[in-house]
Amino acid sequence: MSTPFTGSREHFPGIGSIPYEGAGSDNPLAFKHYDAARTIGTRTMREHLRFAVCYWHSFCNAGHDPFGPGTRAFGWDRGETALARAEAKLDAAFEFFTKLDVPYYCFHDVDLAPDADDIGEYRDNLAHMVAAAKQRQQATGVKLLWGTANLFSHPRYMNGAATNPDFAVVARAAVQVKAALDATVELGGENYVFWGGREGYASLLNTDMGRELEHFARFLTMARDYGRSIGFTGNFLIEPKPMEPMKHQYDFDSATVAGFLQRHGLAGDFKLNIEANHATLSGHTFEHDLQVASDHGLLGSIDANRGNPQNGWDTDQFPTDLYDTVGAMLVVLRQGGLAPGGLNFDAKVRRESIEAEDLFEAHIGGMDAFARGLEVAHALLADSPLERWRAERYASFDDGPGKAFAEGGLDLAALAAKSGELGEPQRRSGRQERYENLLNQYLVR
Ligand code: XLS
Ligand code: NI
Ligand code: NI
Repeated sequence: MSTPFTGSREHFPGIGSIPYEGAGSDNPLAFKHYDAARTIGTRTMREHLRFAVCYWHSFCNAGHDPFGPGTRAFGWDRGETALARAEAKLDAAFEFFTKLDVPYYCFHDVDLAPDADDIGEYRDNLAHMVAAAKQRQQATGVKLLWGTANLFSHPRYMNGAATNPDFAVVARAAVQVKAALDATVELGGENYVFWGGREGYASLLNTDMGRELEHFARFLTMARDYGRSIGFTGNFLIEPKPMEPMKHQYDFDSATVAGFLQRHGLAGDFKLNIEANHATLSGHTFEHDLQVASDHGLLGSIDANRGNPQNGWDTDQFPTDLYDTVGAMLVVLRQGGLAPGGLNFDAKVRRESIEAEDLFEAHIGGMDAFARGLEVAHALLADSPLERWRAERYASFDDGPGKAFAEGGLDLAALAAKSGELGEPQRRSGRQERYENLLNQYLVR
């Protein structure tokens, strides 16, 4: 366990490095399942899970909602200037990362540095904070999983950024994406994310959707070309979400984005960053959108959170549901891992959770939920009959005419003729209950 980083003052006094104490521990400030150095299969838990803390929810969001202001007082939000406050926040963040011992973090440009309407001032602020972050990264070994630009908060982006009907806004968005790409490369970021917050519409009556989507593809192509030209070798990631804040967002879900990337020749450089709560907003399960992305060879990274089944919006809660984490880790393990992506906690503590312990415990719970999901998913794949049962369901395609069909060796008339030879098919049970019982058996053992 590394030594916690502290800047000029300790921001989380009384909370030290979080130890692994095992499932028998009742210490709220200890891991019960996440044992970073423990090997599962061929990798350590740390290498499998590649956890990242997100800057915006954990260090920028004081808990405001549409009905009231923030409830949390941030001890680091003091200081004479915006840059001094940003540096104190950076120190608090790195103290938190090292006490939790996560390998990665993620940010938007304006989480890290103060925003400014003046382009020169915006760039100077970001450059200043990137230099400060680089120094903290070097001091601690914590790395940047991904960077991104916030193209949805400033009122200038109310009608969209890259898909705005006004060219001047599209150009202003390029200022931020260029600067955020520069920052990501400077900090050794392994991925770069586009979440199309306001890339969508509120009404089709005033929207030329086809034209906006062409602009979107053009903009992403330019960003890809610029990123590659400055030496960015990681994945560009699109984060699907169907709605909120817009009525309809263009990056609706995995299937929509996969089609868009393939149509515009971007699938070689772009992958998907799948967020649990966005998948459920689009009417899918988390596991479904992960599987669709993975089956297209496009699963790049994960925003690990959860929604609330009783209401429709993006509650961004910390992940605790073990069925979700087992399902997610089955997809990740079957595709051979997530690297260079990782598991970013795009999640916020509840508005009523106002103490430092709450922030630590939220992350501990999320990390434990994914560590347990990893253990169970690995055991299901390595020790249980799961893979054999699934393979047996499809055994009729492994040889003979079934194999010929799958490989394109039959035409429709030949396929129909085979039915004459095979006769009325025997009915076979799907055995869903057997699979569900197997999952529960491994979950509790
Ligand atoms: C919002 C998104 C956002 C992205 C990063 O719903 O999840 O936080 O992950 O811009
Ligand atoms: Ni979200
Ligand atoms: Ni997200």
